[in-house]
Amino acid sequence: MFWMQYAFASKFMPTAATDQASQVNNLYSFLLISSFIACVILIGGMIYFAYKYKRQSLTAKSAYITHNTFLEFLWSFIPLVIFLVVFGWGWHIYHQMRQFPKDALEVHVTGKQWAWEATYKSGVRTANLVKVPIDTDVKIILASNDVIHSFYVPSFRIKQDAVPGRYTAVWFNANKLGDFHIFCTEYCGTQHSGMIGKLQVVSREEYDKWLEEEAKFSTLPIAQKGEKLFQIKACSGCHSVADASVKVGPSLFKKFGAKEELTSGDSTGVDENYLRESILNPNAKIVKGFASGVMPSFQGQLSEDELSAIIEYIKSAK
Ligand code: HEC
Ligand SMILES: [Cu+2]
Repeated sequence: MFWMQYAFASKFMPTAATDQASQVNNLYSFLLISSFIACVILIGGMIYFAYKYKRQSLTAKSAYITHNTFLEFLWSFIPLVIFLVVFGWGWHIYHQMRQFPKDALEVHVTGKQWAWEATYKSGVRTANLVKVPIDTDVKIILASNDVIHSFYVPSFRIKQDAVPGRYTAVWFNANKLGDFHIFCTEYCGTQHSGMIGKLQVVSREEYDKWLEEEAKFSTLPIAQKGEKLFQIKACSGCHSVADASVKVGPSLFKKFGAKEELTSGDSTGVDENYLRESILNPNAKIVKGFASGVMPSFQGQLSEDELSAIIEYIKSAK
């Protein structure tokens, strides 16, 4: 039947990238199919009985049936068995999710308004990116800087609140390479919907190489770090820093300490706070000769450390 093809959760649910996600899909498929069968029996039965026992004429009497013990037993007992199966099955999967494997790779992830910050054992820190090796047990230890957030990876079918003042945790073992969404599923303020991270599953070699490079990166002088970030975050596509040439956006060469003319007719001094505002909220002040809405906001996409590094890089361009 046509619906059978769609009744299997793997057909319409997000990619299942862990073994547990596939198990969740199976349980979901079972629920869907058994609900469909129950629905057909119930609604079909109702229609059939309405037709069969309808009053034949104004004077005719319809059949007088009070009860049927055997049928009543069946329609209580069969659902009971199905519910117990669903309970046991669900409990089994949930138990696995809460049973943390020993020797898992541990990553600290902190939710804050409005980004996910990850810290690895080696001290490497990332914003809105959790990179992990494939076929490895990974334990995410969650905390929050401010309000309750919730760490949700649809492709892994895992979701866990990040609560201020305590640790919570989830674990997974990814069996597919690729990029998967991290969403915040606890309403946490105005930019809640923009609190989107990336969970990247890579090969073991790539992971080791990345971690090593990141570790080197984190000990770079702050302005050099900023220079790298300027490339990575694609600022360099719109801004030149080494000279005064204008690209999509104004050159940032010798910008620090200068006076900036704005479209509003005002002018402003370029200091750290002006740069900060220009990066996080570009439309607040528009540079004369440029249009608003061209530069995207980087709110939630840069950690405080990254922001300071970029600002130090811009300051160093003189
Ligand atoms: C799509 C192009 C684009 C990207 C990407 C972009 N910008 Fe901009 N940026 C602009 C434009 C256009 C302006 C001028 C309009 C305005 O003031 O918002 C601007 C303005 C600025 C200003 C104010 C400059 C001045 O002369 O006062 C700063 C600082 C800045 N951007 C930094 C950054 C940084 C840092 C990044 C990367 C994290 C970045 N921009 C990414 C286009 C871009
Ligand atoms: Cu949040």
